[in-house]
Amino acid sequence: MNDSTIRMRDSILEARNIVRTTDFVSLSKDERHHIVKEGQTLLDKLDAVAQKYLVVGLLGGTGVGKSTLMNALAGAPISSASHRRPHTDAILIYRHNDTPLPFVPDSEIAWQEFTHAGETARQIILCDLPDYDSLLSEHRRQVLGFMEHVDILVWLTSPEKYGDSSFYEFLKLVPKSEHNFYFALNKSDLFFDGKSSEEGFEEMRKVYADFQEHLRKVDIADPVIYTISAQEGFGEPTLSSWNQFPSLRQEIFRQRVLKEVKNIKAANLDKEYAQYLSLFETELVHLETMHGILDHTITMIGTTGGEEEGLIQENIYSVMDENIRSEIRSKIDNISILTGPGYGVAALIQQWKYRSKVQDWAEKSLFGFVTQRISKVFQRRLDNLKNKIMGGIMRGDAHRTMAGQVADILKPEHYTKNFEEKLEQYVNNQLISFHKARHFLFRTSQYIVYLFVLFGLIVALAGKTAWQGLFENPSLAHMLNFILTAFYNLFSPAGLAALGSYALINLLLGFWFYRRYRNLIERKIDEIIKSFVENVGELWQEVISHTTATLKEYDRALGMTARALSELNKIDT
Ligand SMILES: Nc1nc2c(ncn2[C@@H]2O[C@H](COP(=O)(O)OP(=O)(O)OP(=O)(O)O)[C@@H](O)[C@H]2O)c(=O)[nH]1
Ligand SMILES: [Mg+2]
Repeated sequence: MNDSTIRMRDSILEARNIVRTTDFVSLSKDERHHIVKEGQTLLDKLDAVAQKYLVVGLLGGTGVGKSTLMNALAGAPISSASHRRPHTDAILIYRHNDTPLPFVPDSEIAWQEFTHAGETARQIILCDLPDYDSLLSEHRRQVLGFMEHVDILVWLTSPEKYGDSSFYEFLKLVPKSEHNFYFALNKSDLFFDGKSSEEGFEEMRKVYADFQEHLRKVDIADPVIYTISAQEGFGEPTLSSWNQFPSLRQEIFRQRVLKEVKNIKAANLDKEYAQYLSLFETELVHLETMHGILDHTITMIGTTGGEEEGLIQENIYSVMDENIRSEIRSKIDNISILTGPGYGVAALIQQWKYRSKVQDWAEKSLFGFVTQRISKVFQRRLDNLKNKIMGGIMRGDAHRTMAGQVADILKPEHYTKNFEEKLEQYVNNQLISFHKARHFLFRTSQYIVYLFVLFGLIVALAGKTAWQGLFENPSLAHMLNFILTAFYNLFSPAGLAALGSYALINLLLGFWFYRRYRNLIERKIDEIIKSFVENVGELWQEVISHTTATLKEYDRALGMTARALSELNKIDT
């Protein structure tokens, strides 16, 4: 079987394989069944065509090396000297064991066949034609008749015999238009026998030109002549540079391929094959259209995805009103990070606030309500995205089934399944992390300020003399004096006034720290809301990238089928 038959055969097998394993949108089950059956029919026809063989006729005088050339072509000793002709004008036919004789020679012709196992000549039938001396006799008509079965004729001669006039006389008798003629000057090794290679080449050139001239005289204007040594071609592993035996062999095999291509065409198999492949054309068009649409859709998701994310974020911000802030505030309120007067102020204010609102908040969680709302917004944006995708696909004229497949693989509800829980979990984690934080700086700053004020009170109470005494002579006695004086002065009118100022300063500081605490809480609320929005944004991004990846994967699968189908089309018979 030649290359194009093999390729056509493989392609049909591949086509059947694709049909069996792929879901085609444009082909019904029956149609697919039909394709498989058609494929088989085509394969059978192809097999029938592939049974055709090239018939090579060898013509030449006695002893020019016909048998040796046949052995060299077959790569095996298929013809031996023991193959004596029953009659000098009989035709010897050499065929492979598995190759049936594709023709029946005329009954008037004397012929004998020999089978062989030479693999290289499996599809080449070699016919050793009688010496033309005998052909010029009464059997000429029969032999010329036999030549109808012959595809190519190899005219073989040798340096000793190329000048024989009978060779050219017979050549004149054979109708040239019907055959491919090849001429071979065998035993060319004799040119180099006992001579230098220059002399050999010179001799060869001369004989070649002379042979050409002879051929021209019998109207073979442009003869193809091979200078060969069949003996070398059969026995030697490497050939001399001048030995054109490989070219001759290659040409014969090329002719066999051409003949098969011709057969395929003659049997109209090329057209049938093209028609067979056209069954996939519609599918291919659908696949290509869908590929274009998906490409476009994926780009669209890139831009729309960003816009939608913006919309979602705007929506969340609008939902996060003062009520939500209050709820977050109530959840992260932790006045234990305040100390002293600050804590007192905070406790009092809260006592007063809680009395009016605490019941409301205990009953329902506004935040749960918000996550529900946001989940709905998210779902709406998802639906919107899916609608845009599906809209684009429908407008792009995708096949119904393919559009359905895309709708199936895009399941937005997958993403919103645990969406609310995820959001609540996220917020709770944020709240817990605030509670866990130690707020070390804030706490320390309060202690320092309050201690400083207390220190100021004690110094004021002790008076200038006591603290100067302690400063100049820091002894235990002066220390005691300093403390006792302060204590003593506490109950004097000046001391009470100092105490009053101290209380007032502490109260003011308490308010001041309380305000700082409130600011801290508000900043935290902002932070929680912002990270919440970002978290929703990330979830959205996940949806976008997952959707894109899903579509790309689908596109890739379609692309593979499309490629496999267009590969089938590439075979050229
Ligand atoms: N030097 C040389 N001798 C060759 C070559 N090819 C064949 N011979 C020899 O030529 C002789 C005849 O070769 P065959 O192949 O039997 O020739 P043939 O044309 O089949 O002869 P018949 O069947 O008797 O007509 C043998 O002794 C071969 O060894 C070659 O390329 N070079
Ligand atoms: Mg022979």
